Amino acid sequence: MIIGTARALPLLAAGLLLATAAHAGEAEHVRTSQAWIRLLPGDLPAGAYVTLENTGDQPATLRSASSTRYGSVMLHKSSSEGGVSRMAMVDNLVIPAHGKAELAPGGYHLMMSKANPPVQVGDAVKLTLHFADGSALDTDFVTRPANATDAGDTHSH
Ligand SMILES: [Cu+2]
Repeated sequence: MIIGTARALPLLAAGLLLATAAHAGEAEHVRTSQAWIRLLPGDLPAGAYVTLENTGDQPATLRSASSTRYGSVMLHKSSSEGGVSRMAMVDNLVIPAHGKAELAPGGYHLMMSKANPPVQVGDAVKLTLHFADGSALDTDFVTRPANATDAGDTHSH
């Protein structure tokens, strides 16, 4: 067991170096706007929405997101089939070169649970978006109430 651990260490270190070097990759070309969270009552998971714009010449692929405020953040897609709305896990969301991808109610969203400490309406919550090449992008999301349908006030600014 000790030998196995010793062998694994150099690999782990190489992985960390790679992740650091790749920081200015896909994320560097992605601009975020309309970033907001819809807070639901009680222990219901919150949904996070954002518009992603890729200014680069290559597609960027969103893989996942994380937050220090939420223990769980998942990339989901809602859809409606025959009047029944469903939600599925999504492995990645491609933002085309010089194009946009939208996370919005009824479609792609980040589903977040296990908030600690609890998140209140009006709070700014930082989410880190993780891209396929290992690069990451921090974005502040504004928290809105359950009856909100879009980013609200952030439209007019
Ligand atoms: Cu969901």
